[in-house]
Amino acid sequence: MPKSHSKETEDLRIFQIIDANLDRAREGLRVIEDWARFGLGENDFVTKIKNFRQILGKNHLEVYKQSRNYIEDECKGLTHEEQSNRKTPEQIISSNAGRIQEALRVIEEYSRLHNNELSKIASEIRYEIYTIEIDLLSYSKCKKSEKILRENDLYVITDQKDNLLEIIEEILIAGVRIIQHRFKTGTDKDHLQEAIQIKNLCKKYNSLFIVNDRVDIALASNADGIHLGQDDLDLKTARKILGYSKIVGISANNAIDISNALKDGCDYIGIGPVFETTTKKNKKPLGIENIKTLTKDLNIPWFAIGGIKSNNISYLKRNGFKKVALVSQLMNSEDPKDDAIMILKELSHEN
Ligand code: TZP
Ligand code: MG
Repeated sequence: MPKSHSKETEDLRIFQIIDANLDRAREGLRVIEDWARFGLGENDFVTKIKNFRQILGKNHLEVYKQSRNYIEDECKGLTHEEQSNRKTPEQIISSNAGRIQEALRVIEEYSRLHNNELSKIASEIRYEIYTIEIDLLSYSKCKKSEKILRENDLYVITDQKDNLLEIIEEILIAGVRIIQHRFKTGTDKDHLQEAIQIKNLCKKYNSLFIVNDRVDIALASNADGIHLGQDDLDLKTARKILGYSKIVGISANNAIDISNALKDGCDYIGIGPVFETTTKKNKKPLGIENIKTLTKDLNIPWFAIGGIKSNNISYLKRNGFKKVALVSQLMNSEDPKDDAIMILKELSHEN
């Protein structure tokens, strides 16, 4: 039989629940706010989350606080195994967003009868947190990919090879962190199947997996990004489909295409061919001087491409080129791992 309580006792029990859950929600908000602030530097999120904390603070009435120790909480300090499994900022964001949502739901239910205003506030903030959680996770993913793009100077593009997966694994073992899957002939089914296999390899080596041309294959293989040519789907549409958690890169070889790419929010640019190349036979080389002029004010990562080999990298570096993309040098190599190591070494030399 349930114990009978006076109205006043029941209020205190309810107030105690609300007090505990206001604390939980406010603490959880602070955890995600600090990631938005220090981890991502996203001030719009910080302002929004801080505002929620302040609204909840203002509604944390004295009567709720006074009820804090009304009943001794025997579950105080109980932890769950899952809590010690949270390692990455993303796991921390997810679990804290969940905690905030739960706490707000409890507040919403228990305050409905005596403080409908708080109940409505809790409900409104809860819905906003669902979106903020997804957005923060997307931003985190994007920042991670951007960091890999910024910190790595060698971008390897695949060719169609019978032993492609072996070549890729060798290159990844060598330390290459950006791979683009370029698949020009074959069925969509084969395209996707190969993309998924390469994605899995890249994941194993913490490397970016970017799909060339095809937004659908990028999505289906859960790639980290897409590389577009000027005749592929336009950047804005690709962004609309892929969202902000994915990298969108583009080939842009003249001032207008570069300026449009920047305006439309691309994450990196590929420029070339620098030299003659059999991989794109019909493309006239842009030459070093042209590329220097085109890139002099670029403040996003850009990769020179076309005819780049281990023996011309130091020449490119002396001309201020820091990042390169290449196909044949590694795809046709007798020893892709050793060659990749050598190229990475060339690229890391100070000039
Ligand atoms: N875009 C401009 S040049 C080029 C592409 C995809 C081919 C680069 O291939 P390689 O074998 O590194 O010269
Ligand atoms: Mg293309």
